[in-house]
Amino acid sequence: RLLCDKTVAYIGAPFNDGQELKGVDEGPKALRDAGLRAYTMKMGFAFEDWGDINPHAPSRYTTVESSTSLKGDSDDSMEGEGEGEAHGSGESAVYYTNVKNSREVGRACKKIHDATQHAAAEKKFVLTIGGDHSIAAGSIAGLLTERPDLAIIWVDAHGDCNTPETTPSGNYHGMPAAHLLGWFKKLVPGFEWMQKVPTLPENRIAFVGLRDLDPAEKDMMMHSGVHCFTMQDVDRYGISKVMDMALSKIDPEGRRPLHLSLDVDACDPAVAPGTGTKARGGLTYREVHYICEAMAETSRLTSMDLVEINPLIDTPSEDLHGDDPDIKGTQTVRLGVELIASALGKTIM
Ligand code: EXY
Ligand code: MN
Ligand code: MN
Ligand code: MN
Repeated sequence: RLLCDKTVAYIGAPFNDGQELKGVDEGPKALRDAGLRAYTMKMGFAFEDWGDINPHAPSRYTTVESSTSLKGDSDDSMEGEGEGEAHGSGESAVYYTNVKNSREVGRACKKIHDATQHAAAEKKFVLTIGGDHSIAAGSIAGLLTERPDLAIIWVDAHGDCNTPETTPSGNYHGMPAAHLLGWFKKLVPGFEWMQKVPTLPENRIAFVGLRDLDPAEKDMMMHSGVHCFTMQDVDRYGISKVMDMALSKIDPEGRRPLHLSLDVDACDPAVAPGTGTKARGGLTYREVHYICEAMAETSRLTSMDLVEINPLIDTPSEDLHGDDPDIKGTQTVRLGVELIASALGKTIM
């Protein structure tokens, strides 16, 4: 029994407000231009382009939840209203105020949430393309609403588990996992809608590829129920054993729908140079492909985020024998298309 249809719903999330560098918002367009549609269709999938989420335009996805949302929610009807006032005078007591661009990021994530929820309700394979990793707060929230038993493999050099109390940067892309896990003690302006989203249980997420954690973040992760597989684990056990262990932790009975949240900075910078927060000692070309192939082999992968591809700082792709001529684009963009293909079931033989 397949958990989703062979139809890809492509949701572009062109945001860069969760971090400091321009260019990551060009990811969705770059992947389209690289030939993703033709490539996935060649693999036997139907491809529906749901367009890009525009954080500044009214949502196309009007949902019951958004019409019944709490006062102060970042609904479209709220846009343009005096920020801060809607929440009354006690805002500072219940709100964090140090998340950069939180209203923009939160509002955008709500729209992504609505789109992924809608696509999941239609049984699509939900493919959300960033944008920085902030978008995962929206995509996973929407997916969890529709697929409550979802389990997640989060592939990243970073934990993305800071809270506004521990963040060294104020950048939301270092926090979305903590937010989904319910680790924030206060509200974040723009993210009020998150109160209505099911919290992700800690034992339902496994991180793979970790190597750049902040001290307090590391502490929280170690003392929580999340599952962590560092680059040292990849060295020690090999990627195949790591994937077996990670999947059996988050989905012991092998029955849950699975989500892959893939941050390209998990890859070694030599493999994926076009990304904003590079960390040495990352996944090889084959290791990151193996992750996607192993997810596809479960037959339960029903959604994926691909984030942090920054075409503006990418390097040209070298032409190698055996490359598929249908994929165009710079090195990291090209890698992105190849990884999506692997996650959809492309194999070497
Ligand atoms: N841990 C650092 C912070 O919170 O600012 C860096 C986070 C980078 C997050 C990238 C997207 O994975
Ligand atoms: Mn919704
Ligand atoms: Mn990340
Ligand atoms: Mn990262």
